[in-house]
Amino acid sequence: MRKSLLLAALILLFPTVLEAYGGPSRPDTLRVLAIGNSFSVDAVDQNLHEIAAADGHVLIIGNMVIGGCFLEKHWRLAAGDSARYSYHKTGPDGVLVKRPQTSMSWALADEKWDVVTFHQSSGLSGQAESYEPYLTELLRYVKARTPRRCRMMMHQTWAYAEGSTNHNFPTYGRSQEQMYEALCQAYGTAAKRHRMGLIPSGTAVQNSRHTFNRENVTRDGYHLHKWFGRYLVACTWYEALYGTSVVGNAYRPPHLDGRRAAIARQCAHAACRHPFTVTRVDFDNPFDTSNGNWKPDYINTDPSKVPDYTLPDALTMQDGRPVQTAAQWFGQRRPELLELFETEMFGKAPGRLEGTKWEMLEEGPALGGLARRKQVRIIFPRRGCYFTVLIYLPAQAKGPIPVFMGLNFEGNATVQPDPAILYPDPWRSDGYGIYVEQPRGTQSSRWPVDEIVRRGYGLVTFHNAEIDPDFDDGFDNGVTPLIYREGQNFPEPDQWGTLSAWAWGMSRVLDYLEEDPDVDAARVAAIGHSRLGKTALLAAARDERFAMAISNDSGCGGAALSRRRYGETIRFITGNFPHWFCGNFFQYVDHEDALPFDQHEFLALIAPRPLYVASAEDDSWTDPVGERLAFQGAQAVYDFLGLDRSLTEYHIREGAHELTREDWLRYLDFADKHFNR
Ligand code: GTR
Repeated sequence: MRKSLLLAALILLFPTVLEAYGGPSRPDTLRVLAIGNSFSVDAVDQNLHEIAAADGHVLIIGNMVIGGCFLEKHWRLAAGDSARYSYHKTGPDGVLVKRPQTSMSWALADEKWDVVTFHQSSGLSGQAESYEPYLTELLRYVKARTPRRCRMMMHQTWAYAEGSTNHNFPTYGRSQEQMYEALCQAYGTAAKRHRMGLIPSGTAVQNSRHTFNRENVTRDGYHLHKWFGRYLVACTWYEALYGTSVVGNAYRPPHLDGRRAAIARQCAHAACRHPFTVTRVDFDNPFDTSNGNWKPDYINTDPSKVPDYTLPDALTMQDGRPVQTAAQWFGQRRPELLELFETEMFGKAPGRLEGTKWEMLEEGPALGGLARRKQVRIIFPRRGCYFTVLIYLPAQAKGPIPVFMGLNFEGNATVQPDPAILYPDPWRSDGYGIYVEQPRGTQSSRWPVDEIVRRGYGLVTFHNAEIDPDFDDGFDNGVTPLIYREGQNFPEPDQWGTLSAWAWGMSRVLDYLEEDPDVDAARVAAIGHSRLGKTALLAAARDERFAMAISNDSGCGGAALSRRRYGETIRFITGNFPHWFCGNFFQYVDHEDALPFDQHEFLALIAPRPLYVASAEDDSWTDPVGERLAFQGAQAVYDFLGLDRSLTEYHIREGAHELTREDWLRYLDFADKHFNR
């Protein structure tokens, strides 16, 4: 009794006595120490404190970090008392402070930890034999330095993305499923053997891969996406630590839309309930993961169910004034519309970056003497960013040649079975992280180079993913960060998304073509299929140096009207490809009528230049009727401007969503007409 009175008096007089033990704290304060590496940085350095706080908990988080550190090394460092860790500590106020050169013994003494967690480095995570005897030794070491009530937990790391360039992936046959299964085995065995709790992050990540979000959970194929992936795993930690469902928790990180945040919480919750098996969290998921199709009840493909809508009038200014002259169209209305498409849909791109260079990598004869091939590298002044352009020109032609410029989906080497086409360095610049070296020529049916050169044209192509990878990496990779100002780590709501970045890449290639004497830069047609058709339209809308635009099955966000809500809608396109558009576009999900424009006005931005729009009969996802209607709406602007009808052309062919030789033959005829061949 007297002793405790004395202690109480001491505490009152000397609050620092308490501070030495981590400061005065609320009774429900939980103290968690992670022993990890960059994967624990992804897991606990952000969001976790906030999620706990949203439910009224105070959480103190320690994180012992050495890049790539594995259990054996942790044990060696602990045994040798080496002060080699960076000790990250999130205090009760949520502020993270880093203390360099910290030893395990120091960190263990820093707080009266309630929980200590361990994980194996991701490369070894699926190899149970690599855990021991180090885990046993580490546990002994940690238990000797923590309160008896302290819980020990295993933190289950996650499998790599399909196509990940991580050098450990071959250990698992480059198979995500194999890696996931192996790590489930190994963590399960370890947790059982030592009677430890488990934080099933790996399963939460795997669950999320079976939702519409698919592979958009890592940012480089193994580290977590900065918003979605990290939040998902923090949710998993929260539920595993507190035993309370994270579903319904009110915290959501900036830049993460509500739908994705909800999916993350569902996936985390399901993982905590079933830590070693994938649960299909079919929450508002338009994608049927069992057969890879879109669920028919989620998309409207019934023409009778197209809602009533009113298209904005292309020839009325936003303030209601009618456009009366061509000069007013070009001087006022067109700039106004372009600005709206840039700020509300695609996001603004910078101009040419000062210091951009190009380098001729290779030149030579191709296609059995029919063509000449050039491969040019475009190098940006920052972040080691570059990409390679593949050019085919007719071998015989004299003088500057008109060309088609279009992005390709799978890499330059897939465009032709030409052994001289260079593969990019895997993965080339700053760890885009997902790369599959596709076999040569697999996309050649989309690129009839023989026909193109025979008709006297050149082809200029490059891989979209070399500009910006085509997955949601949190805008970490590719060119998007090139424009960030100091301290910025995500585009502003009106700054470029990936489609805008790709289109910007097309303009940078045009900069090069202006310097290439073999090419007539005044006769460059922007062409693209599907998402790359949207891109070609945007490139030409924005950059009037493109002399022609050809949209092949570009659909939603391209040539198809948004207000018809037929086939792909804004909800689905932003849900599946959140990286394609700028942040402002998300407000139009389910609010198509609030859009200040529709896609007929997008097509009208091409005027007075030749415009070709093509659809395919079986391609209901892209809404061929919506494409035709938008095309006709654009034609009305061409008419108003007094332009000849021959400048606009539309076709719908039989068959599926594809860019075929048949399509190309029509585009070549169209080019013949307008490029004076
Ligand atoms: C689809 C997407 C379309 C279209 C297409 C493609 O999955 O929903 O908007 O762009 O991909 O690019 O092939």
